[in-house]
Amino acid sequence: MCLLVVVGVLAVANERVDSQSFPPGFQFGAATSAYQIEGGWNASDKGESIWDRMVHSRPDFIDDRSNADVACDSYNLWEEDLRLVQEMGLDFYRFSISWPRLLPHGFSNKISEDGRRYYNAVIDGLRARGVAPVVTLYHWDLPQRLQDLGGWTNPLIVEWFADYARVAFTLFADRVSTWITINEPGSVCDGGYRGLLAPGVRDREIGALLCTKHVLLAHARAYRVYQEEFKAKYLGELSIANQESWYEPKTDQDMEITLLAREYSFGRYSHPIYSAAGGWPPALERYMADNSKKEGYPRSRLPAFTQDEIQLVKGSFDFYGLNHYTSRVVRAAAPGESLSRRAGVAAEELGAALETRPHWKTAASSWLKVNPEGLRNLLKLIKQQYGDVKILITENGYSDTGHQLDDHDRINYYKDYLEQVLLAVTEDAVRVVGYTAWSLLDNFEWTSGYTSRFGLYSVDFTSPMRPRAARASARYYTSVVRARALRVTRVADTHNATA
Ligand code: GBH
Repeated sequence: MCLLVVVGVLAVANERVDSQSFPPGFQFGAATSAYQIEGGWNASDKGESIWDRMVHSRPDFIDDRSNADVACDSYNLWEEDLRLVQEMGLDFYRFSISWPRLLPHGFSNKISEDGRRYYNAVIDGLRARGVAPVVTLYHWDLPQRLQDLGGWTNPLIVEWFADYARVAFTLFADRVSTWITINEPGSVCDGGYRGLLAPGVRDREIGALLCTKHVLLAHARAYRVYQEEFKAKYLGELSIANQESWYEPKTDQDMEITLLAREYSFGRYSHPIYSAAGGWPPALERYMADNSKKEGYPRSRLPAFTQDEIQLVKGSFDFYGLNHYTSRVVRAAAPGESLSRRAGVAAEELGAALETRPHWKTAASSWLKVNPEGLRNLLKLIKQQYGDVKILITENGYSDTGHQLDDHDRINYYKDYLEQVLLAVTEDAVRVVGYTAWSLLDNFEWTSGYTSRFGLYSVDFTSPMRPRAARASARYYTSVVRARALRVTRVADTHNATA
């Protein structure tokens, strides 16, 4: 009788614990990117990137007129970063290679000895600490030389990127088994070619869409290079990291514009890769063709794919890489309503207004509104649209102004978003295989400079030593990673009760 009761309690307790536990094999990590942390902008033979050019030639482009010439000085302090990664017990660390640090001229004829040495040190250092390196090839720091030749609007960049990828695979693929080709093609093209990020070109109508086609082809060529020349030997996995917000309709009447806004903002970068049919999302392709015609263009501004290109891009993934931060409510703009460039990529092209709900808390980044359920909805939508694909959340995180180490808002953000990941896994059977916190440490937040901070660890940018300090959120995340579960205290309670 007594035994039965104990068994019953155990079963209930276990169920409770299990429902808060991440599935076996679930991987936890944290991320950074080269330009945002490294500094050493002209160390050794490193080439100039489009961000170096931007911060030096147009300081007003950055809110606090700062730059990342030194940033976190991770070019020199990388061992310190690895110590933090190890301290948190992370399974992996996602960082990026600076293309112009490895290939100073952008082309693969000359490999920098110091660049090679630096990334080897980081990779070997991680492995020595039992942490898997997850390497991004392109996190926005294009060699300026290639920008001068047209950058992502020049179709030749597809092969230049494949050449660069081959160099990286040749040097590092024996020790790196997870690769991200391109971080946020949407930011690269719609940010870079609507004048919001480097190279700061304003050409939404043509430039951004040429870029869209070429980043997809470049990603796919790099994927095929790996498949054909490295996969059999190293068995690694590759994908691209798309930035996707959750978009929901404001009213029932706004469903159609919401679907189109999703396709324009994210489907443009995911449908060609993950859908069974490949190519552009059909509704968007029709819309862009009609619109271009109305505007007097002889052909669609959304550049057509050939059949070969569709096949090349289709299926060029081993998992789905997702960067997610925030949500929007979509409605059709009123006639004559003017929407600003900053109202989001879908505004000007589609006449879609992107709003937020008043009760969604705002982070230090004005665009970052907190709506944890958005992540679960998005994960479900990805599964619904593209099938039962493995999903790696490659970025998720929260910004504050960085003045305190006691960052309860960030802890709440992580707790609430991780809870939604768990629900997607347990309730909706979405195959999320890992989660990456953005970011390991405070860093250069692009046009926001150092005014908003995403770090689990703070960095004091006023000190030449760039000291790092753990925020409360670093301790919180560490406890989640240790327990492989949320609500760590409840796990402890259960053990005490049955002991
Ligand atoms: C990521 O970008 C980057 O990968 C990373 O480098 C960066 O530090 C981090 O996130 C934090 O910003 O108003 O709906 O049009 C996210 C970039 C910025 C892209 C906001 C979308 C406009 C949203 N996102 N942007 S919207």
